[in-house]
This record gives sequence, structure tokens and C-alpha cells, in this order.
Amino acid sequence: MAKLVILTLLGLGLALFRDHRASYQARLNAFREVKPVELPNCNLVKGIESGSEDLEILPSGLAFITSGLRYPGIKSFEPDKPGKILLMDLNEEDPSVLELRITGSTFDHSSFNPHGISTFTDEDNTVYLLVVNHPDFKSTVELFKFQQEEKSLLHLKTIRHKLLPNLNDIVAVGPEHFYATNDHYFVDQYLRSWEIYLGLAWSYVAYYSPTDVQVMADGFDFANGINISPDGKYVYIAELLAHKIHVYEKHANWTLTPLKSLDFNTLVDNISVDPVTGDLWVGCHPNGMRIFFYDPKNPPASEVIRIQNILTEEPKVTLVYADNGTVLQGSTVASVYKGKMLIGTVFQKALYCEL
Ligand SMILES: *[C@@H]1O[C@H](CO)[C@@H](O)[C@H](O)[C@H]1NC(C)=O
Ligand SMILES: *[C@@H]1O[C@H](CO)[C@@H](O)[C@H](O)[C@H]1NC(C)=O
Ligand SMILES: CC(=O)N[C@H]1CO[C@H](CO)[C@@H](O)[C@@H]1O
Repeated sequence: MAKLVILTLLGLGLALFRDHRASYQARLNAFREVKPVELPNCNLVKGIESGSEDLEILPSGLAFITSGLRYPGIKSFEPDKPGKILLMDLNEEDPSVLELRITGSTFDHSSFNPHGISTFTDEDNTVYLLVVNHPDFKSTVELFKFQQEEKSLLHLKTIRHKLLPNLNDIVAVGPEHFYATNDHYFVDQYLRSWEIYLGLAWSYVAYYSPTDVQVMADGFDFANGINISPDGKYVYIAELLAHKIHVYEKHANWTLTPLKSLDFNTLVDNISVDPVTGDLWVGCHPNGMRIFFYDPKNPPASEVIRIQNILTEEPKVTLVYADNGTVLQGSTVASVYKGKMLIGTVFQKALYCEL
């Protein structure tokens, strides 16, 4: 009898393990292959060799790019170097990148590990950068003031909070005021792998202001990109391992209520929103297994999708660019400026294309 019970439990365990493995593979889209979708005129950006994980383009055409992310379990081509913020002027004919110098005594450059980035421009045209940082694999938000003449960033402060334990991406609504996703990746090496493996959906979105911090949406299987509609009425959240983009209504009191979700056959990463048309441009990982287990012979692919009219009954989804990793590996983000598109990657290069 005891043996039977043990055998039954063992069988149950194996079945659960099989189910989990199948669901893990499905969540990572392990078997997806990529058919190329090319654009007419693409160039790799000179000077970017170790990632361009997140980027934001100002209406003036200046692009800020985070580079050199060290992320647990994910490839880095420069694991011993601090990360950096790069500046690119998309008005130039053949734009190159420049590393922004960081000034201010309150900032430790040697442990800089930049991740998500967002900007806020105030009435005086001062540009603030809010950057998710992982010094020693913890999570902080670094607030910088952009000094255009000096091509530098003045560090103003470091924001930490217990509801911001494992940050991924951020969308600023003021210099010290934002929504951010917690992906639950930096919390604990062991816990996080079990959580990701079992799909425990502990990931959430927090709202931060100096006087009020709250969880505004939760239960995500790895919340990743987050952004806001040009009219400020809707918040978009990418749920990486569920392959979904969620639309939330944003209220005057900053609470969010779910409105709708869109499903994809790819791991949706960062979302950028065209300030004029309101279209969403999403950097995606068609096959997540290749991102989390890097093999140079079988590199992670890249995909960019565009979503038009997301609030209507029938949003239009277009696959704008796809590459099997020969050119561009592990695209995370894409943003457009004057008929061109800049695509960033977790740990590899960046590509600049004509649309
Ligand atoms: C926030 O505003 C929404 C919409 O007006 C309302 O339904 C909700 O109860 C408010 N929540 C709080 C905590 O005040
Ligand atoms: C990617 O596609 C190119 C051209 O279609 C092909 O030569 C190459 O072998 C493919 N690479 C992988 C890793 O699938
Ligand atoms: C801004 C943003 O969402 N950044 C994410 C882009 O993709 C990478 C790779 O998955 C994430 O780790 C970033 O947090």
C-alpha cells in the first residue's frame, strides 16, 4: 500500500514535471523559427557592441540608449565593464553614438548597470532621464538632468523603495514620478529561477511619487515593457512570458483598470509609443529559449511589430522586421523617427533602418 502511494505520488510528480516542462517551453516559445522580413536600408550602429537594451527618442531626434546590461543568466559581451548611456542624434546623415559623461558626486559609476530608460521634459525644456539601474544586482532608479551643451548627465538622486525590488522598465510622468514594472528577476537567484520555471506570475506594476507608492496591477508572468498613450489616458504593459500586451485605463488618481489584452506568438519586450500617431512599436523575442540560453551557433532572433489603432475592435498588427539572429540578436525595443527606425537589443548591437 505504502509502495503504491509512493508510486502514485512519483507518477503525479512526473506528470506535473512534464506539464511544467511543456508549459515552460510554450511560455518561452521554444520551437518558434523565424522567416525573415527585411527593410530596404539597414545599418548596424557603429560603436554599439554590448547591447542597447532600451532607448528613447525625443521629439527633437536625440536618442538616449542604455548599453552594457548585465542580467543574471543572460549573455554579456563586456561582463567586466560598467554600463553606459549613449546619445545619438538622428538628424545627422550617418549618426554615430557618443557616451554621455556622468557628473555629480552622488553616483557610483563603476557599478552602473543600466536597464529601462524614460525621459521627462518639463515646461522649461529641461530633460530628465530616469534610468533603471542594477548596482550589485539590486534595483534603483537614477534621476539625471541632461546637459545638452556639455553632452553630460548630472546625477540628481537615487530612488529606492521596497515596492521597487526588481525593476525592469519605467515610464516617467514627472521627474520623480513614474510607473515601473517589477519582473521578479533580480530578487533572488534561486527564487527567481523557480518562479520563472513554474510561472508563478509574481510580477507587478508599481506607481511611484515622492509621497505615494502603490502596486497598481499585478499577477503578471514577467511584466516587461510599459508605456503610456500620447493623451495620457492609457497604459500599455507587455507580459513577456504570456505573450500579451495589456491595455489599462489610467485614472486621475493614478489607479489602473484593465481594458483589453492582445495575444502574440512572440515574447513581447519593450514598447515604444509614437507621440504623433499613438502606434505601438514592440521589440520581440520570437524564441525565448535562445535568449535565456545563449548559443552563438543558434543565436536569438529579432522581431519588431507595429500595432495601430490598439483601442479599436480590430487593431492592425504588422510584422515590420524579422531576422534569425544572423544580423541582429535579441531585439528588445524599436522606436521611429522621421521614417526611420532604431532597434535595440539586450546584449548585442543596434540597427538603424529606413521604413
Ligand atoms: C480612483 O478613480 C477611479 C475612477 O474614478 C475610481 O473608480 C476608484 O475608486 C478610485 N480609487 C481610489 C483608491 O480612490
Ligand atoms: C539564418 O538565415 C540565413 C539566410 O536566410 C541562413 O543562411 C542562416 O543559416 C540562418 N541562420 C540560422 C542560425 O538559422
Ligand atoms: C524598457 C524595457 O522594457 N526594457 C526591457 C527590454 O528588454 C529586455 C530584455 O528582455 C528587458 O530585460 C528590459 O527590461
